[in-house]
Amino acid sequence: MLIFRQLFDPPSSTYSYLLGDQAAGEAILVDPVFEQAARDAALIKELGLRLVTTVDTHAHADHVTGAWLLKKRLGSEIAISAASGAEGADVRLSDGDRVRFGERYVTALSTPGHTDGCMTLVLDNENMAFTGDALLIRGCGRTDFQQGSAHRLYQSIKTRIFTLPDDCLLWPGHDYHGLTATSVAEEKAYNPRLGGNISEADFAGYMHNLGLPHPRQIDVAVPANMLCGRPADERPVTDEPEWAPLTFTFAGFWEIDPAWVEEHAAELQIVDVRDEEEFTGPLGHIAGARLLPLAELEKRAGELAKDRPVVTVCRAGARSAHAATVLKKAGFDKVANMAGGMLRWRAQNLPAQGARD
Ligand SMILES: N[C@@H](CCC(=O)N[C@@H](CS)C(=O)NCC(=O)O)C(=O)O
Ligand SMILES: [Fe+2]
Repeated sequence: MLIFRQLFDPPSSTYSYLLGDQAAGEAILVDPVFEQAARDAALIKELGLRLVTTVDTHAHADHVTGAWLLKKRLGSEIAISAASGAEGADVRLSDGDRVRFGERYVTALSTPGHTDGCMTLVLDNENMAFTGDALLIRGCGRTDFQQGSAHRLYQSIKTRIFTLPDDCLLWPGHDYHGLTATSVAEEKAYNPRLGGNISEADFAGYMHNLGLPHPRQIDVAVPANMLCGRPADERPVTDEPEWAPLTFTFAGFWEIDPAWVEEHAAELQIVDVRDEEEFTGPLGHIAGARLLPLAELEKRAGELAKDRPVVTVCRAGARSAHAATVLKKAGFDKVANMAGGMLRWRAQNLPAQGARD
């Protein structure tokens, strides 16, 4: 079975796409975003997949690719077109090359025009294609910087994308209005820039008069993407907390194992967010835990020290996950949820005060 997820980066309106072969447990990620690497890695792990390759459809001008960071974290190979000129890729794609995951693959088609190195990735059965910034939903990539050419883009879309099956779903590199997907038939009929009978000259006239401001990130993004997302100064990437072996969840918070909490209890502020009857109830509580029920947490957060790590605890790990988010918002940097709560703590036979079986 194919696993498929569309992921979004709000600041740059970029879509990334996860494609996985469930039986083989292998996946590729199309157009990852640097700042979303922890989220993407969490999803890949939660779905039980191994990331074999990241594929960038082109050298982006508006965000930094997550390719290098994901390679560092997960060991994935970096793929991008040879024509992009980017350095540091493991796989330099040419027209017609396949990128495999398990028994499945995407074929890379050269679709230059937005940049010289743009590629559209077509799934093996041709029912999905990832168009990058060549074709957007009822739009297309701009052609006014980075080797852009309206004439080349027109030819790419007409001869390489509009020749795919009519019902092939198209998944773009961006959407600025919240639209998610389209199809070859729809864009052939309704794309206002080059659908229907619009000629190459009409299209060029449209594209030469778009008058868009340059992307905000262009001066940072282009040099970084020419190195596949490796920071030029090799500065350490510090978004991974170092105070404990934490796991990031796709739900958006950090988790820690009960056994680690038990071993390091003396260094931690353990905050139990259950109600008092539960704290003193049969499941018991962790020695030294401070009772701060979830309903009171926001107004009593000042009772906790900001410079010492906080671990939140509840019965099963749900309320404490919310508590971790509340504390993060209140300005606590070192916060983690204890995965599985007191139920897992007890299941692992860790000592609980006041526990009654
Ligand atoms: N406001 C956005 C602009 C992004 C932008 O220019 N996007 C490019 C793709 S890298 C594009 O082709 N946009 C087409 C359009 O807006 O119609 C930003 O600053 O990042
Ligand atoms: Fe782009």
